[in-house]
Amino acid sequence: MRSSPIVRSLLAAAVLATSATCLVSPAAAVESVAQASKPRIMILATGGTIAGTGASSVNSASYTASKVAVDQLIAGVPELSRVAEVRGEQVMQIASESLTNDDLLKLARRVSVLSKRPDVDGIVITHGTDTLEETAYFLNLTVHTDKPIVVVGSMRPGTALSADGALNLYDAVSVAGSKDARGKGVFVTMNDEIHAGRDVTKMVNIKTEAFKSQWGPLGMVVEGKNYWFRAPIKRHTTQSEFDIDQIQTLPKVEIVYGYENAPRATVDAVGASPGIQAIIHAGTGNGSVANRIVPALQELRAKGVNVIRSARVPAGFVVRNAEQPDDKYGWVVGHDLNPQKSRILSMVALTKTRDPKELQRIFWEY
Ligand code: DAS
Repeated sequence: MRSSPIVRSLLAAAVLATSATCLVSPAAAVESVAQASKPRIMILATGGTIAGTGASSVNSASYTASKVAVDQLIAGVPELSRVAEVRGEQVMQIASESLTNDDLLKLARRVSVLSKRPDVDGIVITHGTDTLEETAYFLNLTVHTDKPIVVVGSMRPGTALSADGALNLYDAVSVAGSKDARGKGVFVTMNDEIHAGRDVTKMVNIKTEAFKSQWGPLGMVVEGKNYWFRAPIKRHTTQSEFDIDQIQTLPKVEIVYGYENAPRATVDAVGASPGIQAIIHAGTGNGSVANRIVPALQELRAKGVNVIRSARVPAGFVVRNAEQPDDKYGWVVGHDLNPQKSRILSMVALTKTRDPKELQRIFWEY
């Protein structure tokens, strides 16, 4: 159990007062005590635009992602030392659209190990913005810790005019070191907002205000101070029945998209891929399924493949038994989760059960 900052300061002062010759100057001693009282944050770097470089300062959209190493990211924001003692680790250097299930497991296992270390108070993961929401949700479902975990990216490379990465990183480290951020699940901090990893999604592909949660952010972080306006009610982290330390592999779950004239052949082809355990149907409207697609999904269900009805519509939630008789078909609805998050939850849930009723319970609770 760490002593409080006041106790540590008094002890340091006592040591200084009694020592005949001071090995360090009083200012340095006070500074070292002050630094020692700062939260210890691990920054795990994975790539993305936040580690990107453009050919010139006006390249805010055309640049190369995943080029800058974690030590350079940290060195580029010396202000981090005002809010935390930070250490960096380069877990991978990949643009997030290219991440695989193996990458996700590797990252989550590293987060889990670090979260158990007494000298780590919080964890920040720098990540590409394209699939940041998927990683954040996966960590939210499987890492058993109350310590703040913050996933952060940027929409512009650090070389660009008005780059957003530096302040996003500062905010992320500040939140990760905040006592009032403990026990609230995994966060995404972007553009001064604190989002729940469960709720947030990338809604705009070229603006710094790219990330939205349809139920709203949890709060904002401004100049290192958190302003909370709501708290998550869905199960997460320590309240989750899923644990990354017990997950060896992730089941194969794929997504098919609904649109006018969508051929049944696509569903048949995806459904025929070896080892598939569930298919997410990103339906039109309230998760609608075209009449030529319904039999294809019913046949997959009869073969033991689970069917989850999600929706391509970015907001709202899929109502069970509305557009399709889910009870009759043995299908699951993805609730308010978008197709990519429905896939993340399905993979995790399928490590425990293939029963559609149990899967539906999990979708209601997580
Ligand atoms: N390619 C994008 C990614 O790595 C860049 C970014 O937006 O971070 O997600």
